[in-house]
Amino acid sequence: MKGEFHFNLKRRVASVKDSSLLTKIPHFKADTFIVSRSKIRLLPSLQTIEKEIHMALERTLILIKPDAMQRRLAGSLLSRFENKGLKIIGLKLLQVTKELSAEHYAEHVTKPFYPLLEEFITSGPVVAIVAEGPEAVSTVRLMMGSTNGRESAPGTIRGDYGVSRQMNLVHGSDGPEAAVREIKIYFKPEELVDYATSLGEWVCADDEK
Ligand code: IDP
Ligand code: MG
Repeated sequence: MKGEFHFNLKRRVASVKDSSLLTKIPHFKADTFIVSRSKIRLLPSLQTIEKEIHMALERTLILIKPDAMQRRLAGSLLSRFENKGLKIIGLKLLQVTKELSAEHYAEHVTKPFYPLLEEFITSGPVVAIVAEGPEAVSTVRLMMGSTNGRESAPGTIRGDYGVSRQMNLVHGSDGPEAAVREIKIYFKPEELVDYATSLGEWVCADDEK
């Protein structure tokens, strides 16, 4: 079935090469249509498309850092991500070791501030979260604000809760590739839970998923 359709996952558009195929697809009259996940479910042979679209949703790693844990802000911060409409598919409390810190912050280990960063991130427990949603990586980065809390816009997490460059409450993957790498560091595949939410249909439209 896959070869008979052309997918543009970014635009969530599928076009059918052979228009006679359209008769097999109820509800679709034009030769290009917006893929609706609910309609695709009606047709088992199109479930490959659903899988591809599902995979177009991004996952990102969030850490609630030791300063936020000490300040008992974990619940408030998790609520912000839930309220935004992101789906929590991984969640755990853990203590970051020096080894884990070096693996996570591999790009920073040679920087002058790394010893302080290591001391900070290993100083107490963190909550690790995997959040899923359309463009989840950049969405979370926007919600976090810039690195230094003093320079972060009000309304962002760092802008609302912090005045520090180092103690800036949250980590969020800075790109889709970093997200894949970081999720693997903190979570085994079986620790991520794939589930549907009944309100999912009301969080964003089919052509954004
Ligand atoms: P980001 O968390 O906004 O992506 P990065 O530049 O990747 O910021 O730095 C990773 C973390 O290292 C920061 O979140 C912060 O906790 C810490 N950090 C960054 N720059 C400095 C610094 O100049 N001094 C001390 N700590 C820093
Ligand atoms: Mg970073």
